[in-house]
Amino acid sequence: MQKLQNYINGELVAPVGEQYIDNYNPATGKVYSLIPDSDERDVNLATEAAKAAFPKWSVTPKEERSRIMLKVSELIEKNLERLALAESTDNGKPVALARMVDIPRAASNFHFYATAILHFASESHAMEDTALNYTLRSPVGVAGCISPWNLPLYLFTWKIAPAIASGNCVVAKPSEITPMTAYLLSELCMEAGLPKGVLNIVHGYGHKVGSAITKHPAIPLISFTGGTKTGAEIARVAAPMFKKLSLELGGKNPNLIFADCNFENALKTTLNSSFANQGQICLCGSRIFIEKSIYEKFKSEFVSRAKAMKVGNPADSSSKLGAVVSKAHMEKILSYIQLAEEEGGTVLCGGHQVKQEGEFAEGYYIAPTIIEGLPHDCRTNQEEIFGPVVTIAPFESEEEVLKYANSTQYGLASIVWTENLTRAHRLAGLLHSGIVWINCWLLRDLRTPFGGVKNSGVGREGGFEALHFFTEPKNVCIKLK
Ligand code: TXE
Repeated sequence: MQKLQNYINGELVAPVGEQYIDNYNPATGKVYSLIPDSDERDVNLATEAAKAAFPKWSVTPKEERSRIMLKVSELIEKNLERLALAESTDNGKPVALARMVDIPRAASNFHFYATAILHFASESHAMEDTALNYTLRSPVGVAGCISPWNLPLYLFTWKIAPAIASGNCVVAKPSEITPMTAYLLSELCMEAGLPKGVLNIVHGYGHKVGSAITKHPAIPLISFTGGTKTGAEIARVAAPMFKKLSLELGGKNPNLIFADCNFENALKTTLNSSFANQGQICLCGSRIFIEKSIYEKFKSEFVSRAKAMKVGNPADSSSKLGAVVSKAHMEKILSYIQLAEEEGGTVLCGGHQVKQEGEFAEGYYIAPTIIEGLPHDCRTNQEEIFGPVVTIAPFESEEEVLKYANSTQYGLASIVWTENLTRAHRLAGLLHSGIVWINCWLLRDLRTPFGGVKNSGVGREGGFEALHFFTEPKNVCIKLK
């Protein structure tokens, strides 16, 4: 069975403790590879390698850093098919989705920051003829990057690329649930000629590897994407050490669908924003509020199209939904469906596991599930489920739906469907979220600030925001006379 290895100081190495964790294929429920069960000792080695590489990498001309990163991007593109298959096998997502979204986006992340760094300038502030201030922006040193399982290579590279583009060296940890493409990335970085120690990838559990990164005194900056509880734990450890923190956490995103929307576009996109990646995207819209006059029509179309979505083998191009990521996660999602029923909800479609045949019989499949009849403040409508489960509810006024939309502890994204321009802009200002999509979903320009408010996180990724995060500003003031 394939044994993955850590990538430390430019080499693939076994974990110091020589222990491994089973890696499951969610589509079959079978173990198919082994992941290093690394610990503090491996993180220490990785951090030493990153520290040693930093003085040289931080002064390597940005044109050279850019050139190597462009090479990594090209290699990701060249290996698209292999990476897409690996992502699908590791995560359970349809291979078509990995081919269309995850892997091209990982290549774009490297490409985007390889070029962004060439245009990254710092500010100056002239005090007329008295003095001149200018801001130096220097890389911080060793950056800790911790990423989740839902968009494995996509989110892993979204952190690593700006970190190394701006001259930092990195100790990174992918999710132990989906380590494969991070491992393949280490091979591609070697092929691209990334100098040793610039990127180090340590595999293993969050409570061992993630926690060792978070508390390591030589890692002054942590960029994390994952669950809100984990984010709080990281902040608890890192804040008293005064580390720079970027936390991209959970969401419970509302869809506000008004009667004057473009009905077909709203319907089609809402199916996607509900069930893409089996609902395991922090940006998925899981609370769907529909204006009363179109509620019944929307509901019946939405339910009938959701019922028609095929759930099955992720490698089969007709599967719209693959497997959810793990058995534990499947059980968590099913327990939320049970909770919804206990809270008085009616399951309009789905609500159960989907049993497959043959080699897929032990896989983790859940039918797209739509629930109605729940108040906006019940647990089902307040807590992140992170699966193919959405609730629908009618509303009568803009004021009412705004109250529902803003009623959770989360504030990542909101989706508004209306052809009324004034209302769209008004709501965009009033919704408590870091991102508002109007008449679309998941349309992304990598230059825009990305992140959430309230318990959805702290800080922003994307564009120059990330380059600001991964550099430390220093003001220099020169007296002119
Ligand atoms: O995330 P975790 P999990 C949500 C979603 C999901 C829940 C838990 O609701 O059901 O979070 O998922 C590492 N110190 N999201 O358990 O645990 C861990 O190894 C440092 C939302 O997978 O937050 C992994 O690499 N690191 C989400 C990463 O943190 C620790 C995406 C994320 O894992 C750690 C995924 C610790 N103490 C889940 N404990 C989104 N918003 O995109 C764990 N980790």
